[in-house]
Amino acid sequence: MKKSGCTQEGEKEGIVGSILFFFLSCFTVTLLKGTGGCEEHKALPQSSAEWLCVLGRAEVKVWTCCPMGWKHFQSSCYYLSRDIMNWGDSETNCTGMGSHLVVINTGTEQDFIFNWAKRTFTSFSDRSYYIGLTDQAEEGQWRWVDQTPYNETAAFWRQNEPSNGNMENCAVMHIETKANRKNWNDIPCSTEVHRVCETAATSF
Ligand SMILES: [Ca+2]
Ligand SMILES: [Ca+2]
Repeated sequence: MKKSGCTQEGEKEGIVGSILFFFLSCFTVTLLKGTGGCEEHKALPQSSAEWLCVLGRAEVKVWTCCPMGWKHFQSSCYYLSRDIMNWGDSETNCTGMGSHLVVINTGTEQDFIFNWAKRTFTSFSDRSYYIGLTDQAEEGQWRWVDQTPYNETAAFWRQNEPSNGNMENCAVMHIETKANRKNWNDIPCSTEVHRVCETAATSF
């Protein structure tokens, strides 16, 4: 049986509440929303056995769910890998979990991922994470994996990046001690680095 953790978002930050079995979560959802709510779990990454659901403010009564181990921010769930792969395998790995390499739409999202990655692996001073941005199809034409139009004003390249032509076609977020929010670099797509996956949070 699958399990689901359900918490209520209130005055206190962080996780409160208790772990409930999946059927109890479904029962709660059914009470809130009528029938069919649990079907929406199918939209979440299939490899996860557990979900973390947060109940919005009392007047809203909306549950927002991410797979356990993923991080919820705004309307998305994010996964930071510990292992490394080339860009193509990284994207395949994300899609295999019902997600895609992260598409950074705003400065707020950029700052969230950067600060989270920096906090998460403090023992490593230097890490790169693939994001869902590549110009493999046409040099200099940067494209997001979900077809979001590339917007220069919401791009966070390091100084003097993107640096190279045909040899460096895949973008990473580079996390190191002195990094700031402008931390993207283009590197050869065959290089094996970490990755950030993103999927839509499920609300019901
Ligand atoms: Ca995004
Ligand atoms: Ca570069």
